[in-house]
Amino acid sequence: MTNLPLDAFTAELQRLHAEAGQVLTAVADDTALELARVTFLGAKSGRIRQVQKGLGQVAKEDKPAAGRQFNAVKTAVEELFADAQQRIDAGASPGAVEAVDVSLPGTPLRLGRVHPLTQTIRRVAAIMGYLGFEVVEGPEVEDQWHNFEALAIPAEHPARDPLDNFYISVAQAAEPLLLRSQTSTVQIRVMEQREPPLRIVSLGRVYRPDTADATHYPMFHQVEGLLIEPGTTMAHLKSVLRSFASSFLGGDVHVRFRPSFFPFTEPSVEVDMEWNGRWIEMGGAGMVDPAVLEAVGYDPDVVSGFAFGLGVERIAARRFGVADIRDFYRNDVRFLEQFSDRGQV
Ligand code: FA5
Repeated sequence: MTNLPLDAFTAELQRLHAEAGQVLTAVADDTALELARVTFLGAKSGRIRQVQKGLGQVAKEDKPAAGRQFNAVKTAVEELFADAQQRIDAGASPGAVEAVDVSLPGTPLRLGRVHPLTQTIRRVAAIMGYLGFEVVEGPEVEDQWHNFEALAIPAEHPARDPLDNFYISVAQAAEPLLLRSQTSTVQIRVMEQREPPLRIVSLGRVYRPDTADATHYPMFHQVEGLLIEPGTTMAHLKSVLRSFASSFLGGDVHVRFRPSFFPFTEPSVEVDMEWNGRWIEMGGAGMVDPAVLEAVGYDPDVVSGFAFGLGVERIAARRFGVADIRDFYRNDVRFLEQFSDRGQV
């Protein structure tokens, strides 16, 4: 006799499964469990046996599928029995969830830490804040005016070489944008929008296709400082940098200027700092070039100022005694957890 459609057989199986679930999560003792066993697993007229009889009435081509469904439900019902038995043996009440003993002592949570570079950035910003510098931000995707032209870096300058920058081609844009290669861009953005006097500091990511080594990384951070006030001199620049370095590194830090060249400062210097008997190059600096002041609409006969740009990874490495700046980016917890941020701003 083959007159039971597969759908009807499946529906019957589902009913059986649901009923067994209801009964077996509610049974509270061995007597009730035994009764349920007879009802569902009874060899002659148990529910499972009844449904199994229907299997013989399913069309031949549906039999494999029906058989698989039957076996799955049978196994599930047997598991419900095993669970119920276990619960009764353990003396738990029906439907009880695993007990929680709230009087047990808690397990200490493993606390994360602020990344050493973020610690450094926050500390630099705080120290510069004490010196009267306001923190400002600028975009990481820049146009060529702010990254180069306004900083007196003309089109033919080697610093604009595609091999030295990450250019981004933008559909229909007149010229490609780029990932900024220095935070000096923020000097221009601020001067375009505000009138002197200015004391700003900007800390953020910059990008250069440099090969990674102990002192270089293709993405790194700079801290840019800019002060524009009448009567500013190199002496002011040096004293601000020395105050910063003493606060940051602690103790007596010597600051040394070496003659250098940047298109947007005149004169330009490399800034080295000596601490614990070692000199290290921290960045570039100089008096803002009159051409830059003119580019943003300031009168170079009236105002002057200084600017500096330091490498955050380098100063962090110096402070924490890290020999290779790549370690900051390896995300090795054993390295990172050495930098306690307790007491940091
Ligand atoms: C500049 O980027 C200038 N904008 C600095 C400046 C600002 C000069 C204002 C004058 C006035 P320079 O390319 O030298 O300069 O980079 C400054 C510092 O960034 C370096 O001294 C170094 O500390 C850090 N630096 C440069 N390249 C990398 C790199 N690939 N990885 C990590 N740090 C770097």
